[in-house]
Amino acid sequence: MTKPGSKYDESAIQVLEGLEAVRRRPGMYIGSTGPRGLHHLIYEVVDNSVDEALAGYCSRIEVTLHKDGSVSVKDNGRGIPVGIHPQVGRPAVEVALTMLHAGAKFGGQGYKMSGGLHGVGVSVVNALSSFLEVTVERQGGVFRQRFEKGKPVTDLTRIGDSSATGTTVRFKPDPEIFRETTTFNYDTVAQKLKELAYLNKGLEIVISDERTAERAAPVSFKFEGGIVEFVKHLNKNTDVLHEKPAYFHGIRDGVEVEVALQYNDGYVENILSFVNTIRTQEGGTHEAGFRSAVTRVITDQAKKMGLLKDNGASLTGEDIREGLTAIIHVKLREPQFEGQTKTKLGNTEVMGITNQVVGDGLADFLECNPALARKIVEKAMLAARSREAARQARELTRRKSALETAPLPGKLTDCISRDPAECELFIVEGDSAGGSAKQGRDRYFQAILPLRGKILNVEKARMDKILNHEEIRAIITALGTGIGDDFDLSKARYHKCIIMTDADVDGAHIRTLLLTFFYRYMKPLIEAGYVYIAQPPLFLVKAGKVEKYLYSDSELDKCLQQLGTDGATVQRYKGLGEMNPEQLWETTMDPEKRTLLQVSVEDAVAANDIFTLLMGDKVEPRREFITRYADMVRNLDTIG
Ligand code: 0RA
Repeated sequence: MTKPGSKYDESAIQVLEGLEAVRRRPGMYIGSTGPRGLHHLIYEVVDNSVDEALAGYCSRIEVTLHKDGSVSVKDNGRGIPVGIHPQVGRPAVEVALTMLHAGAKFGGQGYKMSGGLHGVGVSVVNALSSFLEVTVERQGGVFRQRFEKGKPVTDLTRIGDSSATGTTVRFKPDPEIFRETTTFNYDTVAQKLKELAYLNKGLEIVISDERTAERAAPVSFKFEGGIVEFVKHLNKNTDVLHEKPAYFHGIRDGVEVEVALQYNDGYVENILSFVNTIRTQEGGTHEAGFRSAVTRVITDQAKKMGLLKDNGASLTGEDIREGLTAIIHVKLREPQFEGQTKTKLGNTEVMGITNQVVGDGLADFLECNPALARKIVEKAMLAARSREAARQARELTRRKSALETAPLPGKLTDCISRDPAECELFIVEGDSAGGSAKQGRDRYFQAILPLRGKILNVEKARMDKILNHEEIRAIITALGTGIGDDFDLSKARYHKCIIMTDADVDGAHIRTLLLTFFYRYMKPLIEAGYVYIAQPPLFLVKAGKVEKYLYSDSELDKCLQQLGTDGATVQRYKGLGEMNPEQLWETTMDPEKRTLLQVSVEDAVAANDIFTLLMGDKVEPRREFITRYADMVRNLDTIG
C-alpha cells in the first residue's frame, strides 16, 4: 500500500504495476480469457451496482450492449466519490479503477460483500479493457474519466451539471486479452441479469442490445417477490402441490438466510443455492444445512402422523426431496469458497444457521398447512417404496465387483481401442441406419449402439422404471459410468458420446429424450463435454461432376444460385438410412470432415426450463415452446 502523504508520481507507478499483473495473468483474476471470463467482466461491474442497491441507495441498473462491442452499466446509486482520496491524493473514483481491490477498501462503512468468483473489483475490468469510461453524477455535477488498458488517459473532468446521482461504467474488452472472442452473448447476459433480479427483490435491471434492431428495445427484470417468484418460475411448467411457495428468512451472527421452496408432483429435485447472489454450483454448508433440516422436519411429521413406525421402513433425504424445487440464498461478509470450481461454500457456521432457519420455518409452515403436510409425507413414502424396487433393478446394471464389468449390451458393436480418450460411441436411431453406421465407421475407435424406436421419457418416470427400460439399460452399460448418485465419470468407456438421429421431427424428439436422460441422470457427462450431436446433411446436390452435401436450407439456396439450376439434381435425405455406409462416413462420421455440436449446459436454470417444458406433463406451454425450439440449439457450440 501507498504510504500516506506520498506524491502522486510514486503511487501511480505502484498502481500501474498492480494492473500490469492483471494483464499478464488475467486467468488468475477472472478465471479464464474465454467466453466465461469475458462475461465475468460485465457481472463484475454489475456486482458493484448491486452492492450499492444492497446498501439501500440504488433501485435501477441498466446494461446496454453497444454496436462498437463495448458495454455500459449504469446505476442510480450515490455515484462513486469524486473527491480527493486522502491517502493517495487522487480522486477516489480514479483510485477505485486503478488500484487492485481498491473498491472494497474505501468508503468502507457500507455493507460491502466481497464476492467469491468475481468480486475482484472494477479495476480488473479496467485493466482488461481496450478502453473504459466512467461517468459519475454526484454533488450537482457530471464527472468523466477515460482509461485505456487500465491507464488513465484523461484526468477526472467535470463535463456538466446534473441533479441526479449515479455511476455509469462503459468498457470494451481488449481483444489482445480475449483472443478467442470479444462478443457478448445476449442470452447469457440476460439470463444472468434475470437471476440477479430474482435474488435482489425490488431491484430493476434493464438490458438492451443495440447491436441488433430486434433487441434494441429494453427488457426489464424486476421481481417484488424475489426468490418466491424465482421458485414459481422454475415450477411454471409443472403441476404444483401448493400454489404459494413457502418462504423462510432469518439473520443470525451476521449470516442472512433466505429460502423459498415449493413441491411439484414430479420426481425431480431442483435445488439452486447462492451465496451473496453468486451461484454455488457445488453446494456447500448452506445446502447441507437446508437438506438436513428438510429431512428432519418431514421425517418428524411422518412419525407424528403415525405413517412411519419407529422400527419400520425409513425415509431418506432423497425420498423427501422428490419434486422439491428450492432456492437457498445466504449472505455473509467473508465467504470461503472451496471445491474444484471454487463454487462450494465452506464456512462451517452457516450449516447450523441455515438448518435452524429452515427447520423452524418449515415446521411452522406444515403446522399451518396440515393437508399439504400429509400430501408431502405421502409422496415421500411412495418414493421410498419405489426406491426399494429401484435398488433391486439397479443391481442389474451395476458392476458386480471392482474387477468384473457388467456384460456389454448385445446390440453394441464395440470398437477395438480401449483408450476412452480416443473412443467414440454413436447412438443411432433405427436399425437400418445402425447397419450403415457399422459398415461405414472406423472400427478402431468408433462404436455403434442402434436404438429401436423411441426411448422412455425419463421426466415422467421413476428410477425403477427407467432402469428396467431396455434401451436405457443398453446406454448405461455401454458407457460404463452408472447413473444418478452412482455415476462415475472416470469409468466412461468413451469420451465422445454422439447422438445421431434423422433430420426430421421424430429424430428431434428422440434427440431430446436422450438429452433429457443425460441431463437428469448423467449430468457430469454433459458438464465434461462428452456429449455431442452429429450433423448429417439434408441434401446432396449433383451437377455434372460436382457433388456437394448441404446441411441447411440456406446452404442449398446459396449453392443452387452459384451452380445455376441447369442440370442440377437435388436429393433430399429424409433419414440416415437413405445414405449408404460410405456416404454416412464421409458426411457425418469422419472426424476430418464432419461437424459435431457439443452439448453444453451453461445454465442450469435455462436447461431445467427447457426439459420440464419439453418433457413434463403440461401440454400448452410445450406447444408454445416448440415454435421457439431454435433457442435450445443456440446453447450448443459448434466445434470442428
Ligand atoms: C463507495 C462509496 C460511495 C459509493 C460507492 C462506493 C459506489 C460505488 C459504485 C460502483 C458502481 N456503482 C457505485 N455506486 C456507488 C458513496 C459514499 C457516500 O456518498 O457517502
